[in-house]
Amino acid sequence: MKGLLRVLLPVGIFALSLALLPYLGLPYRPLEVTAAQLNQYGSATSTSTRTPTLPPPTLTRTPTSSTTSIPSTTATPSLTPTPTATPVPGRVMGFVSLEGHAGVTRAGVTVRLDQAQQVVTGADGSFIFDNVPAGAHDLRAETPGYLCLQRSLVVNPGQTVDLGTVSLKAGDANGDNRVDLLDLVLIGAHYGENPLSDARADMNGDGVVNLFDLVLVGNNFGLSCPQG
Ligand SMILES: [Ca+2]
Ligand SMILES: [Ca+2]
Repeated sequence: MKGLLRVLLPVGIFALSLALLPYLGLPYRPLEVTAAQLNQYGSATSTSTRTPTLPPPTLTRTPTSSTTSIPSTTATPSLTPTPTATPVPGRVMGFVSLEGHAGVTRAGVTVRLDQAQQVVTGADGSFIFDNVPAGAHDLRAETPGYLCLQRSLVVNPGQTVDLGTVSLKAGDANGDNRVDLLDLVLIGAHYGENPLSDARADMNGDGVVNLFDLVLVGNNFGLSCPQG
């Protein structure tokens, strides 16, 4: 019984003091008990608010791009052959004249292209090569009594190359592709003949061997043309 009074008496005095404070002119101060104080006395009640400690957030990396497979660059071989354009052939044409020749005809001159195609000039000395492959070619014209003529030319696809008039130089009476003393000797041997015993000595084709034939040899004396 005494123990109970020991406990209730201070509590009653404390409560009475609180009730009388306003009447005694003393300010009323509510009891403030900290959590530490309560914990010290084993109180399970706390007025403080504990901020829960959150575990550190787990950083999750979000892929910024997705892996894209690179398409194979290996070309699939085509089984279909690519058609090749057929080159368009060209044409080569021209006229041949014979230096100092008195006759109107220029027929009978042989013209070759690359040693593969060959034509003979007509009465007007014209010649023409059709279906000439595009590229570089060599043309050669020759006839007895005259130095041959060679010409390099280029034919583009579908192009007509007109050489105009090409002239063969006279004076090669013996046909050895040069004009020299042997030709003079041959003409001299038949000089003045009419009719002719050797037509090779009649350089200008007028049916007589005379000074005009000697002049033609003299004009081209020393010239020659490539063998072919
Ligand atoms: Ca000669
Ligand atoms: Ca003559």
